Parts: sequence; structure tokens; C-alpha cells
Amino acid sequence: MSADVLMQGLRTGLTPFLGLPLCIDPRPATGVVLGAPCDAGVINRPGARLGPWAMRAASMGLGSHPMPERLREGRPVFGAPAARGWLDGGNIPALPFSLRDALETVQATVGAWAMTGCRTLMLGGDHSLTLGALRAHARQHGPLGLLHVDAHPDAADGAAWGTDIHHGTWLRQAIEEDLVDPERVMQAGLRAPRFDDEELAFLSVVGVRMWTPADLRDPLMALRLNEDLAAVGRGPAYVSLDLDALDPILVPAVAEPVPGGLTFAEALRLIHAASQWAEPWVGADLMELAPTLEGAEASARVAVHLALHLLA
Ligand SMILES: [Mn+2]
Repeated sequence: MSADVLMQGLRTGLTPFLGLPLCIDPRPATGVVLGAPCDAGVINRPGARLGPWAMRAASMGLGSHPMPERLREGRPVFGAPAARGWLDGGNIPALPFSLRDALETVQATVGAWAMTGCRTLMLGGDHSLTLGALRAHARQHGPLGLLHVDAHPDAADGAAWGTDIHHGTWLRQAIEEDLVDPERVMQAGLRAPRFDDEELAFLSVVGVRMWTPADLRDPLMALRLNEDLAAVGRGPAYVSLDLDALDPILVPAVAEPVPGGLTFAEALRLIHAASQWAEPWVGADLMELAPTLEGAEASARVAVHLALHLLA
């Protein structure tokens, strides 16, 4: 972000994400950042409807060239996201009163941008909205690969709450609707206690690749980890990050924090693995930041830094 952009933010009071050009009408571009201000799918602690505002505010005044991981290994030049054709498309007008309506709005808005060949980065919002974005991108590309970073498997059926849409069911829906190819779905960071074993049984039967934090850290599993990450990226793929995948010491302001999560470096390693894929991801999201909860500012900052690396 240049001083000009910072000055523009000070003068107008508007803080487009990372100072990207603001453009709410879909048009051809490299990619677009879209806020998704809805948390109608949250079971327990609400607040994610305000996530997009918190992330835009936390991105104000931040440099947009991430430091390469190791300076000794040469100097990859990413260039600023704005220079590479990224836009801030404003918010998806997803009202937080009706999840079904919100999902349609997410699908329509993400779809309108995707139709122009644009990649999308959605800032949530609760995790149920990922289903809308997957519907939009799968319509363009067919069943997608999915890197799903989360403390929870998000593949419950409708039994627990008598409804098949909330932030713990979207992956089940996406698999049943053929939006993703289950054998190209990898989950990382899983550790939340479960009500029963049904979810994990379903996921393993359809071939989803599941990773706990301990498995991710096990040097004996490194080869398989690389194989699984590469499998996701064998075709068009989507990256969905629930911020509760990270440890609640880093990101406390989420609906369902679970101790024992990923470090920032571990989350980055997963994002960097995606940069080895045959083609760039078609869509990504950062979900569940609830800035009404304690630790909001620090949590938003972590989210923005993850976004920077996703865009790079
Ligand atoms: Mn989730």
C-alpha cells in the first residue's frame, strides 16, 4: 500500500482491502476480494457478519508485498496485488436474516465475478457461506479440489439441529451436490470434539484426506502430506480457511475456538503448498472472524496476513 492509498483512506474514511481499487460491478480482473457480512449459520457465538469490516480496517496501512519465507533462497518478487489486477469488490449483499437467501446472494455475486474469469477471495462471514461460493465456482469448472483448513470437519448431516444448513454442514452438502471431488479434498487442523463418529466415517468413506495438527507436524508423514496437497491441486481448486484452525491464542475472536491449533507458520506452509499447484486456485475464503468477541483486533490482523500470502 502506497502513501497515496493511505492518504485516500484518511480523507474518505473508506478502507478498501489492502488499498485495492474499489469496484463493485463485476468486470474482468485477475481477482476480486468480496466481503460476506452474514453469520446466520452460526450455532453458538455470533459476530462474523462484521468480519469483512474488521479485516478491511486491519489491512489499512499494511504493506502488500509479503516477505519471502527465506531471503537466502533468492528473492521472489510477487508485486502488489493491485498491480497484478486485484480489486476490492465491496461486500456481497447477503442479509444476515435468512441463510438460504444469503447463500443465493453469495452464489450470484461470486458467480457474476467468476463468469468474467476472475478469481475470488471471500472474507467471511460464517463458514456456511462457502457453500454459495463453491456452487458458483463449480458451475464454471466442474467438481473442484478443496484445501479446507479448519478445527472442525463441517460435514455434519441435518440430524443434530433439524436443518441441513449451518456452519457445520456445508462440506457434506458440497460433496453431495458434486461441487467438490472428495478424493481431491484435504482437511487440515481437525481437532474439535465431536458428538459422534458419523461425520468422520462419512468423510473417510468418500475418500477425504483428513489431517490433525499432530499429523501435520509428524516428520514421518511429510511425504504423504505433500502427496495429499498435490492431489488437491491436480485440477481447479478452492482454498477455504476457517480461522478457528489456528490456535485460539492467535485468533480468539471466532465462533468456536478450540485449543491446540495451528501456528501461523503452519498455516502459511499450507498456503505456500498451494502455490505449487498446476494452476492457481480459482477461489479462496477466510471465514469466521467475529470481531464482536474478545481479541478481535489481533485476530483480524492474523487474518489479513494470511490473506496477503494467499494473494501472493
Ligand atoms: Mn468451519
